Parts: sequence; C-alpha cells; structure tokens
Amino acid sequence: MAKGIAIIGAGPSGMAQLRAFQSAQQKGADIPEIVCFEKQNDWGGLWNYTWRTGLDANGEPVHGSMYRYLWSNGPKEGLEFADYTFEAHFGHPIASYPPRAVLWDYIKGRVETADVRKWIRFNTAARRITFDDATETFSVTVEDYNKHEEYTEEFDYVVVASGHFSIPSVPYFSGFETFNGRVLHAHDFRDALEFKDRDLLLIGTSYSAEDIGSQCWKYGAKSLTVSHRTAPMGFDWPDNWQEVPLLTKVENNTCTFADGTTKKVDAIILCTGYQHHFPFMEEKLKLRTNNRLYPVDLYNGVVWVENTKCLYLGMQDQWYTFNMFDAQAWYARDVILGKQDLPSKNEMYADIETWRAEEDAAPDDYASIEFQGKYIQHLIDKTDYPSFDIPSSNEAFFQWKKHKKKGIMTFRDNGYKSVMTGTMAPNHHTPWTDALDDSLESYLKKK
Ligand code: FAD
Ligand code: NA7
Repeated sequence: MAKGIAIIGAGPSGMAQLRAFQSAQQKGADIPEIVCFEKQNDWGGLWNYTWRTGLDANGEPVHGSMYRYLWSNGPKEGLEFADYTFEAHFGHPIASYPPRAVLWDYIKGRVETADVRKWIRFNTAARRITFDDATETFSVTVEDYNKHEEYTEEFDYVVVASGHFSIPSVPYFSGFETFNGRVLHAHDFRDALEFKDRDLLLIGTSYSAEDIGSQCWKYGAKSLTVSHRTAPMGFDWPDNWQEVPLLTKVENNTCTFADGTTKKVDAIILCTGYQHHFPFMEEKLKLRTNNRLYPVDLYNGVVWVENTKCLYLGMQDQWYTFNMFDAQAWYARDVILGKQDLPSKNEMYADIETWRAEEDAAPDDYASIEFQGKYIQHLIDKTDYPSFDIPSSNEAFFQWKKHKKKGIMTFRDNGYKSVMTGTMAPNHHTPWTDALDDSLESYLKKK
C-alpha cells in the first residue's frame, strides 16, 4: 500500500478525493497518509468566490473565474452527489438552478461532515513535482505562504485536481491596443453592473458568452453583440441582443465583423475558453490536452498512462460535474489502494483511443451527454460509489437543453426530479430574470 498521497487542489475534484478516502476509512480500510495542497485560503475551488482579478494577495495568479450573480448553468439534478443529497443537506427540497453560494454551501457540507479539512494545507501552492524512477517516489515542492517558506516532501502517489477553467485562452484582434474601452477575458469578469447602460461585445459562443451575456442583459446592459468564429448560438435572444460573425478589427470604439457590419461598443469580453495548464508538473508528467470529454493520455480519464502513480481528476469538458468527479475519485482511490488492475501501456492507449473515437462520432450534444453518462457508469461499476440511474440523469440534461431552446432567459424557472431521492424540485419563488439577489438566504426563502 502507498505510504503517502499528495493531492493538488481542494476544489470539487480534490474534495471528492478526500471524501473517497474518508469513506473507505469509515468502512474500516487502512488508508495512506494524505496531504492536500491548496493555494487558496479556503476550499471549494472556483465556487469559492473572489472579488480579486490578476494576482492574489500572495502574487499567485487568481484562480477564480466565477462572478457575482452566477447561477448554476445546468440543473442541479445532473450534478447531485449520490452519497449526500441536496435534500439531506438543506433539510428540504430546493429549486433546480441554485446560485453559486448555494452550491458552495452544498459541496462544503459533505466534506465538513466527513471531517477531512485536517488533511489540507491551505495557502500552499504546488511549485514543482518530479518523479524519481530509481526510488519510485514523487518530490513535491510547495510554497507555504503562511510561513513564507518553500519545502519539499516525498510521496508515492500524486493526484492533480487543480482545475482547468482558470488560465484563459486570449486571442488577439487587430486594433485591441488602441481600443478606447476595456478588453477583458471572462476569467476577469466579476460584476455585471459594471456594464449597466453600456454597449457590450462578447466573443465566443459557449457557456461563458451565453451566461455572462445573459447576466449583463439582466443587470441592464444597453446592448449585447456576440461574435462567433464557428456558428451563432441561435437562442431566442432579447431585442437588444444580436449575433454577428467573427470580429476582424477594432478602430477606436468601432468593431468590424467578417460580414462587413460594424458596431460601436464600450467594452469587449473575450469568452474564448481556458487552457489546461500545469506549470508545476515536470514535462514527463504534464497533461497537454484541449478541452474535450475524453482527454489524451489518461486511462479511464484519470490514470496517467506513462506513470500510473500519477492521476488527474476533473480534466474533462463537463456536462456532468460533481458526481463525475466522485466517480473518478472513488476509482482513483481504488487504483491507489491496489484494488484495480491496470492493463499494459499499449492496452491503456488503445482503450483511450476507443473512447475518443466514440466521442468524435457523437452527432450532437444529446449524444455527448450520453457519452459522458456512459463514462461515469463505467467508473461507478468498478467501485463502491453508490450507483444511480444515469439514463434518468441524462434525461434531466435533455430537458434542460429543450428548456433553453424554448426560452434562454426562462430556462432556470423549470424544475426536475432528483435521481437520488425521487423528489420533484419546487419552482423558485421568483423568476430568474427578476431575481437580482443571488444570496443563499434569498434563494432558500420559501414562497
Ligand atoms: P477547480 O474548481 O478549478 O478547483 C481547483 C483547485 O485547485 C482550486 O481551489 C485552486 O486554488 C487549486 N490549485 C490550482 N493550482 C494550484 C497549485 N499550483 N497549488 C495548489 N492548489 C492549486 N459547473 C457546474 O456544475 N455548474 C455550473 O454552473 C458551473 N459554472 C461554471 C462557471 C464558470 C465561470 C466556470 C469557470 C466553471 C463552471 N463550472 C460549473 C465548472 C467547474 O469546472 C466545476 O464545477 C468545478 O469547479 C471543477 O472542480 P475542480 O476541483 O476540478 O477545479
Ligand atoms: P469553452 O466552452 O471552451 O468555449 C470557448 C469558446 O470560445 C467557443 O465558443 C470557441 O469557439 C470560442 N473561441 C476560442 N478561441 C477563439 C478565437 N480565437 N476566436 C473566436 N472564438 C474563439 O469555454 P467557456 O469559457 O465558454 O466555458 C468554460 C466553462 O466555464 C464551462 O464548462 C462552464 O461551465 C463555464 P469555437 O466554437 O471553437 O469556434
């Protein structure tokens, strides 16, 4: 059995790993020493909101990409923990699209109950992780900001759970350097009120563009123009919202698009996605992938094929989130505890290719959701993580997609049935467009 495990990051994926080990321990298993290094001063990863942008108090790149007024962009019924339900946490059923603070409270509740905070060293950033083939151990060098010291410890296993929606992909467009307004990436967006009464250009057509645009619309932006590289989103946008082809240049405040049309704007938000970025991993351990459902080089989406003592959690593009991280964490735990057989390198690479080919063949989002559901089922079948009805869970996502198509500003007013408890979510007391207070207290108020 392994002597020591280093976990990098105490976001939802790292927290799932801590809970997975604690669950085994609770059932009587001997577990190795666990040390989780977290560069922030609290847990929750992206759900731990920060007002900061740029560098944090320690000069670290700010991890947070979440913003005020963020409400879940998918139904909570698709992410519910199988071992800790929303109803158990809040004491009563709640509506289906909770704001950030409510989801943060939920994910914290489980690990507080599990009493695993003692395994985390906060304010401690991973700096350099290397593997010595002779001793078969990892050297993990970290910086402790409380003590102002750097130190190195040896571990048998490393689990990287540092997230991949934090380091922005930032394209350049001609004229940016002389634009008379603010150009920012979604990573640095915090408060929609900054753009009240402003004309706004967003670039990109995925979650960030859709949701940041919707927030800004809700909080009073004058107009929204969304520029696409591949295809428009095509929702039933409000009258002051238009979709245009790709930006070609900016002159003063005037933006020109590929079809020759122009628009004067006050600010430009680049909703152009994020990079998988692991500067602390030595090259032979470093995951290099784009954002997709089945990244390269990870067997079962988790185990680094070239060194199976190194594992990555949460590196997939995400329909499912929290319960997928759980399925991965339970599996990773059992790999570390020696309870999972790993095939040869060639077989692992061949298996990865089979999954990736299936991902590539998925004709639409519905098939992609089913693909991720199948992946989760595949992992759950290997461990004692409580099984849940994945087809019904997929169905919650299908309904969500349909509700978005029907009304992009009203989809959050719908409710779905919990796959874990069978309870139907109540409607929220206020339609999303009118609900300006995103606090936990306001959300949990009964009608
Ligand atoms: P993260 O949450 O990113 O956590 C990683 C942790 O690692 C952080 O605490 C970080 O400080 C730490 N870390 C990083 N580098 C180091 C280092 N060198 N040393 C030590 N610690 C380190 N998902 C949903 O289910 N619903 C949503 O509505 C939703 N909205 C989203 C909105 C935005 C704007 C973004 C960016 C993502 C959203 N997500 C949403 C997806 C989100 O990725 C997951 O919910 C979840 O936060 C991923 O968890 P994680 O632990 O893998 O990564
Ligand atoms: P995504 O989902 O990775 O999407 C990135 C978007 O940015 C996508 O529409 C891309 O267009 C677009 N993009 C990327 N590069 C460019 C350039 N150079 N020019 C124009 N457009 C570009 O990132 P998000 O931030 O939206 O979502 C990430 C997570 O945050 C997500 O899981 C949510 O939960 C919240 P493409 O379609 O490739 O042409």
